Amino acid sequence: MATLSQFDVLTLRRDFPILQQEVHGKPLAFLDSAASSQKPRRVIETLEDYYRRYNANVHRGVYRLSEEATFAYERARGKIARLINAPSQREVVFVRNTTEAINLVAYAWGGANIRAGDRILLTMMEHHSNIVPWQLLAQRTGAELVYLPFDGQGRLALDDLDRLLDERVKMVAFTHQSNVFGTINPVTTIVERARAVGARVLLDAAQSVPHMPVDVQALGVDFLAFSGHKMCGPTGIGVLWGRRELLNAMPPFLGGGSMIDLVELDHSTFAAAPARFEAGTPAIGEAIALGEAADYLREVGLATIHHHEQELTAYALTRLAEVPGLTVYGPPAGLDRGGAVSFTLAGVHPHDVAAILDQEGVAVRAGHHCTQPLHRVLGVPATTRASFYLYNLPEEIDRLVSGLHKARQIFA
Ligand code: 7TS
Repeated sequence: MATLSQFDVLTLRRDFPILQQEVHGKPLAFLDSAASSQKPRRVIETLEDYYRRYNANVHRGVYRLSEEATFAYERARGKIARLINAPSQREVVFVRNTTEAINLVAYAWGGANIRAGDRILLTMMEHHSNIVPWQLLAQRTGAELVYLPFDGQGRLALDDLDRLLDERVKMVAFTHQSNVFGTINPVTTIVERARAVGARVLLDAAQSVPHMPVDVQALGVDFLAFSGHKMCGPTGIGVLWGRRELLNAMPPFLGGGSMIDLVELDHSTFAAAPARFEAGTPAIGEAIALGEAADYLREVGLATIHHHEQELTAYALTRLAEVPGLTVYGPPAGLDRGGAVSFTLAGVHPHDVAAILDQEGVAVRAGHHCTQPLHRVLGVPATTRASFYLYNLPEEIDRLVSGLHKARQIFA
């Protein structure tokens, strides 16, 4: 497998204008890509090029600019289909983000398929965006939510599937990679178990599509949700992939222009997917720029990016073990461990840790990372999190570790 040398990463970093700056007089070490990644110049330029040269609404005009915009928008859909190995680009629905993708499925698929007494299986490590939409569905329908726990190392307790997974479960929705623990969950194992009871599977791929090869056909899931802004693309654009027959059997989520077949005064009929789920004017330039981001990631190579992040993570876990009073959550370095590392430092509030690191030019996130149920299990209200991407260097982890020593001294 190809690996990224120090030289390769230094070269890649030149693609990211934002990384060339100093913060508080120190070079920026950006360790918060799990929240939102930085953007390479060609993605920024693609967005600008759209607004400068061929901005026009899609799917409507017969004039040159609109045709060009429509062509680029639909070509971007094809690039996303290739990125995740979707059988057809008609299975790729552009939405705003992971949150909207999951809400779409919970509302449209859930409304048509979930009844009182049915169960939806989630896990205790989900982001709020893969909990709250299902709670809303459960409240509307009388369905019940059940949660798969995780063990002391932040891995899903698969033994508990026997207890939790039966014919009442109609949907299993879980994250591919935890945004807190970095755990990469065993998707195919869970899919197999879900299939055995006839349940559908939605995979929250917000933290996996940006960081590793993801193949929807190999994984065998029914729905996949991810965000553009975490994968070198713009904000305001994300993706729902779904099996075509499922999408076309689902009622609409939002009604309006572009999603219809015929509109009568008292009722309407609807277009097939993906148009059915893209009501109104979409984020055209953002979708086109997301296509460029997908090409960029494919050119660097997702397996290469994944390998680089696993090396950085292994290095970070070794270096962090040297810091007295530091507790790191999640699995040890290994194949099921991606590049998000959350920790607490005894006697120092996670927000203070992040503020001291900021003074050193090191950007990390502190808080519950939209995973309050997970943090309740850990027994801490918040953690500090460092997360890695293709442009990070081992020396940035060294600076993280020095900053943590400084935080200890300040609060000693
Ligand atoms: N699912 C997971 C696993 C996530 O990590 C996030 C965002 C989302 C869903 C929601 O994505 P959105 O684009 O719809 O907001 N995670 C984080 C994070 O860890 N810190 O900030 C956002």
